Amino acid sequence: MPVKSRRDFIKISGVGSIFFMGLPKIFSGKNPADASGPIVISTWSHGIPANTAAWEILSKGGRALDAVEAGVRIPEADPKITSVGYGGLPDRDGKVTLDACIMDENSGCGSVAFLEHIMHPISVARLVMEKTPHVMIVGEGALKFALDNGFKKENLLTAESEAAWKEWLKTAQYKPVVNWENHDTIGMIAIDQQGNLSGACTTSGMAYKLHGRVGDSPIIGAGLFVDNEIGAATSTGVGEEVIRICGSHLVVELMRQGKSPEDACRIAVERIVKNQPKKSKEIQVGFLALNKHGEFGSYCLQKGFNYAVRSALHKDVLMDAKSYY
Ligand code: SD4
Repeated sequence: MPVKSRRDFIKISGVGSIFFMGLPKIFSGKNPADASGPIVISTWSHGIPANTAAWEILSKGGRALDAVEAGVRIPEADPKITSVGYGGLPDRDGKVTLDACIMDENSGCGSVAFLEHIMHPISVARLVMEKTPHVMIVGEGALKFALDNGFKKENLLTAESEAAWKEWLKTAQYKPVVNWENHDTIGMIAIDQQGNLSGACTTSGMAYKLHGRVGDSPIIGAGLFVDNEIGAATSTGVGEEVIRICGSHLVVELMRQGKSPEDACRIAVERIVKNQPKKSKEIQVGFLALNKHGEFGSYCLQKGFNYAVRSALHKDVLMDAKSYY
């Protein structure tokens, strides 16, 4: 399903959404009150169609784990999305290499990194979680594991992405783009009808990265973390900065200490600023968090990061994250 433009969706900012939606004031707490039912939230506008697929499962009482896997498979298979899966921009050697991880309500987790030729790395990550004693496998080993388990070897480099790479080669300047085409990694976190949390994160990583580079997205605790007692968090943007602060784990631990999802994300972003005052002005990092009560929030470095929400109260809603700068 093609990703629609931002204008095609309802777009609201921050906690003001509760008034926009005309809900009673009783919901005027930290966030819209989704506490009583399932909810799925995910990064960027490509989260809208991804959430729709996840909601199909959640709304029928399905498991959050199944929902997040099904959800992120949508952008993974969409050749028009150049930052995830098929159609992802390649590394500087012209290879599309993918990173993904998944985490369930029992602290089960699985991850693949530096994986080539497989359309759905998230499903390989789930298989690592469910069928092996390991958490993470990478590169050729991950490819062999996928092929041994029935995944198909495919060319993920589209003509468009190859042309963009050839254009880039003319100058070969490496500079991560802030708010790249208004979408980036997809990180998705959800609560199901049973009140259980799960999350998934998948990306083709930074365009024109060094061959072999792995970002935050497949790293449990950096790009994604789920604690079924507390909540879940995921991240997008320059993965190196997220790894340095174990970002998603930090956000969940801050929620454990009583912070709201938005405050927890803000404190994590502030830590990046403190560590890298100059660099933080030039890059994007965004966090997205959901607590056990269904409250959600986000915070990022630069304006422009948005996220998609789907619940009984929120249909195809795209929200702007607050930003440090
Ligand atoms: C990563 N967070 O690999 C991911 C996605 C990305 O610029 O490329 N962001 O760092």
